Amino acid sequence: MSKPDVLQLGPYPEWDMERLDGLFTMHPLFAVDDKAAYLAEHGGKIRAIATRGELGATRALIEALPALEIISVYGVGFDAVDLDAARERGIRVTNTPDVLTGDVADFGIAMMLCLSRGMIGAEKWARSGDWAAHGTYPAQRRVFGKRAGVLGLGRIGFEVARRLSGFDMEIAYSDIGPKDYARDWQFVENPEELAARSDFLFVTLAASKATRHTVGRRVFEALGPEGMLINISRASNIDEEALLSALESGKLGAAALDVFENEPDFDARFRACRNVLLQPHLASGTVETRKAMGKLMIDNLEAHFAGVALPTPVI
Ligand code: 8YV
Repeated sequence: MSKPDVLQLGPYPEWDMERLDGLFTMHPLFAVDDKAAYLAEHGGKIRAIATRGELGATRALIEALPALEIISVYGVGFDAVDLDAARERGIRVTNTPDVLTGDVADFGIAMMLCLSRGMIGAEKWARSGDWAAHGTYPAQRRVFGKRAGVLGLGRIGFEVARRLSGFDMEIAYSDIGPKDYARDWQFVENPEELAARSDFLFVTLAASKATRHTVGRRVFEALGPEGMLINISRASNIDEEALLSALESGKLGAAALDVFENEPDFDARFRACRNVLLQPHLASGTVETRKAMGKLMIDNLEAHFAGVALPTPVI
């Protein structure tokens, strides 16, 4: 029997490609210059899309693939998939939840510590010889015992908050309602109020059309000139223009960002800000987690074509 044809929207590590190539005929659209011509030639036989959290399975793409049955996302966030377009055609969508939760939470905590304690500048100070030439590096900001807010207490937000409790922090969170599994933490109705009572505000919202620009000017001003924003979710949850203005004017103290609009070609104004820590969408990027994500992404495709229950369906 011939192998199902799978359209690949982004690169995967070699360990995933071996299994993918064994099971499917892969079509690496991301590596093709003339995508329209490629789709015109191969689109008719494509039965699956393998994509990544940040790469769009748009309505236009879905419509260009008449034989499409399933979209498997390598990532927990599926906001880049047009779910309405998929639903209309009965196309299944899967993601890779749980396997990346711990690493993403670790990364948020690491960014908070790194930026607050000035570790990037301090490392350059030591490495460049400035320490020997100019003496002690300036004192930075404390983390433990401060107030933390977690916006979105899903799986990742919960793990962030659990880790923060180890830093003796006063923890509050916002979500659509109070969570019975979060009794030790204060529920706060809205993001502004949460920001006003936080020194560190973590954005861990699962992105959707409804969460677009949930965090904007009022939240940044409530967080204030001593406050820090940490975003390990999606750029769309934040009004990026308002964030840049708040950082540039000093109305917001600092921001640690793993996600941006137009990744990887993000707004160059961020590079000029001294009060930011910029990371290249790396929160889930450990070998352990990436292997687990790849396995789950492929397990979903394999299950679909074997006609058995999908391990982690979205729809
Ligand atoms: C990316 C992510 O998918 O899980 C998500 O939603 O954004 C990430 O894990 C990963 O970087 C692969 O693109």
